[in-house]
Amino acid sequence: MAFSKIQEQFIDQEGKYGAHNYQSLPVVLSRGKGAFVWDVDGKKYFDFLSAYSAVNQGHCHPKIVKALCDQAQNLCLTSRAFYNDCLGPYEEFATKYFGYDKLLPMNSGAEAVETAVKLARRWGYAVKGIPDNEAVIIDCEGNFHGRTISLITMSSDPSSYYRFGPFTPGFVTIPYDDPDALRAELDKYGEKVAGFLVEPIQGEAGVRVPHDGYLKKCYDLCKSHNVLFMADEVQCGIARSGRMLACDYENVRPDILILGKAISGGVLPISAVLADDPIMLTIKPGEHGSTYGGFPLACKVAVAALQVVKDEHLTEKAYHLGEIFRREMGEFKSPLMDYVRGKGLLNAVITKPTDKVEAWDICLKMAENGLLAKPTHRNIIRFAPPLVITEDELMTAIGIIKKSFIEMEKIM
Ligand code: IF1
Repeated sequence: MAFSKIQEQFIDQEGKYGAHNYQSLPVVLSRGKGAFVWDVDGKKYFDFLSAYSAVNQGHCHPKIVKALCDQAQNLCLTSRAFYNDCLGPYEEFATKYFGYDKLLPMNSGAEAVETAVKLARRWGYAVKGIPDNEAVIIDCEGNFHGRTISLITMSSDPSSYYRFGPFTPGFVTIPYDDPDALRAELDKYGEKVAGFLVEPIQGEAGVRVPHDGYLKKCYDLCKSHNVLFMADEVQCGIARSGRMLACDYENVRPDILILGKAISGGVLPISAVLADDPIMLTIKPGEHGSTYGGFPLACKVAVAALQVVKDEHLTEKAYHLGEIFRREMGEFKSPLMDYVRGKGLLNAVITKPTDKVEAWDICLKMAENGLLAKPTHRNIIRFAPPLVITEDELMTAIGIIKKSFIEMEKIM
């Protein structure tokens, strides 16, 4: 893929002055609006990554940006040493929105998962009666929960954990999409298990959708063993999957709900943990927190971002447009393509890589043709546009994807 002198300058600058912890696609973006982004040369692209589903409401949504700008001129940060007039209204709004007693505000997704793990452990000791320091959290193979030491302890991807040890005790990893594995583990350790942590759809694993009924079976097993069911909906939650929460497909209400990314519409790093009183109130003043968690700016942005999801019917849109995407890509035949999977507008195309053409090369071709998406692994491309994309725009984008596959067939 050819890129201009200006783009090259920015790319070289990052390479020279920034840590080398990413391999980015060679495009340098400077503007975004709705489902589109523009590079520094003014070239327009469909954004089919949406910052890993943070930008569900579309880039620079006017209502969210207005909330940010208005509040930024009033008060940005107080810390939790004092009260502010934004946090309570946000907590009331969000708990009613998702149907929980309480919300605990954090910033990154990783912090929210860490918070959920601490909360489950605390509940395990204080309520369930697990002996001190013996609580177990069960997690699933192929998970991605974030980059902290404890979260990479759960990871089965060497690029996440290799040479970052020693790791955190107290985690047991079982196969994903396998309720029998959970049953076996609970039969063995039941009394010491505080929580079961699961992504209702696995993002980094390549949009792995479990079998229908998996979440409900796991939830029921948790209930019968007095174990908390914890859902990491950081990526699949907030309308992305075609339901408000991916757990809604199975009418499962997580005991601990973990949200991030789209709770701000991609405007600020905002995350949250939701739970009912018997769980949340086991953490007392001074026992957990964060300088920025629940800062006034974040509160206003989150309320606006969640309101946009409802006002613009993004859940229904994601469901409907997702059906179109999978139908169109499912009917498309290419020797480089295997199949398409996903729910709502969280989808992946499984490719058939050759020596010459891997998922990465197809992504470079799509970028050339005006659509940005990112491979995960050698043979999977995730397609997750902002949910504000229109049906016409989606059809144009699908045309670009197909055209790119066809062009790559010539050099495979
Ligand atoms: C990166 C993946 C996506 C997440 C779930 C918690 C977090 C994430 C289910 C942590 C974060 C990100 C982070 C991003 C890449 C990315 C990702 F490919 F690694 F798996 F989205 F698909 N739970 N996901 O997906 O949230 O602390 O980052 O706010 O560059 O590491 P965070």
